[in-house]
Amino acid sequence: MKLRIGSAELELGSEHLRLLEDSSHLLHSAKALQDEIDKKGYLFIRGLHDRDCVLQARLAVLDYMRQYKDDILDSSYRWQDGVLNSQCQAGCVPFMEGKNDITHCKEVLQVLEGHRVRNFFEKLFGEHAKTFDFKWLRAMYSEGFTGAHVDKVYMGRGTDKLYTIWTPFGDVPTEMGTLAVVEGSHRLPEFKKFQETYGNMDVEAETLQGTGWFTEDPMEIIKRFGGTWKTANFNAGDVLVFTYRTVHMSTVNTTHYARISCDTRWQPASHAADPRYIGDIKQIENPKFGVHAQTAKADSDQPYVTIEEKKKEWGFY
Ligand SMILES: O=C(O)CCC(=O)C(=O)O
Repeated sequence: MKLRIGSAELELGSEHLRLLEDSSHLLHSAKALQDEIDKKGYLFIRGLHDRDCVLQARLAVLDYMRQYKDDILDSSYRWQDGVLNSQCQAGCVPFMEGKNDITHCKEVLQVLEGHRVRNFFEKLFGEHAKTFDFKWLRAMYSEGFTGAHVDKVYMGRGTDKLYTIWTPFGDVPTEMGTLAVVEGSHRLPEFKKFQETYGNMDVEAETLQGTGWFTEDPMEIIKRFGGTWKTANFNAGDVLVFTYRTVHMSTVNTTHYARISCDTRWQPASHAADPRYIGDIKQIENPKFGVHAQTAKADSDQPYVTIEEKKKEWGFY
């Protein structure tokens, strides 16, 4: 089966794209989980969240979306189906990231900060766990995807033991835009230069223009550094946990369904946290980075740099 991932099309099952391995059998042991994420850079846990809670959260987000603008969802379907209006492209779905009425409504928060996920991280860390107040809640539109990046470039001002947990709100098969990681990319020697250059960048401090992604092409990563992309079909309740140096991106949402998902970040409570994402968070209207910044214009008053310029500076061209 061919799968569209970023700007490329790869064969699922080929040397470049394979299925994630299920880590759920390691849940009995904190050490086994830690060893696995240290080795592979990810944990794929089926059924971490309660399925019904996830489906309730999905409905809360869809309800918010239809009230936000009445032409986002296709009115020839039930709103609960989450079918996007065929005109709905980038910029049509609401920007929901931050700390706001929808990220912090009861249904969403009981998934994102519920006892199941908290217990998971407290077991993994062997101490109290802290999560950022900022939530990266998204509805990915048709033909939308996220390019290849590591999270450290956006949130590297705190601990280096920062884990992302990607939670799809609903059943999300690969053609709806699932997360994909390059196994071992957080530590393999082939990725050393990548991690020491791009991986150590602070996109905000550097005033990088655009998304902050290294590339939209998954093969650029493999050709330059090696590795294999891994993804899977997700059911409501399943999650992908990965380190802030693990290279990841998403497959393309080739359906007309909104792919609703949230990235949340967790770390040991005793470690320093990136101050931009905790406490009082001013709601931003115009995101600087990520998929919503794809079409944004650079602020002409600000000196800025592009990822292509940085790649030249790092000697990738
Ligand atoms: O949901 C997605 O498409 C990508 C999420 C992601 O990579 C991130 O927020 O770091």
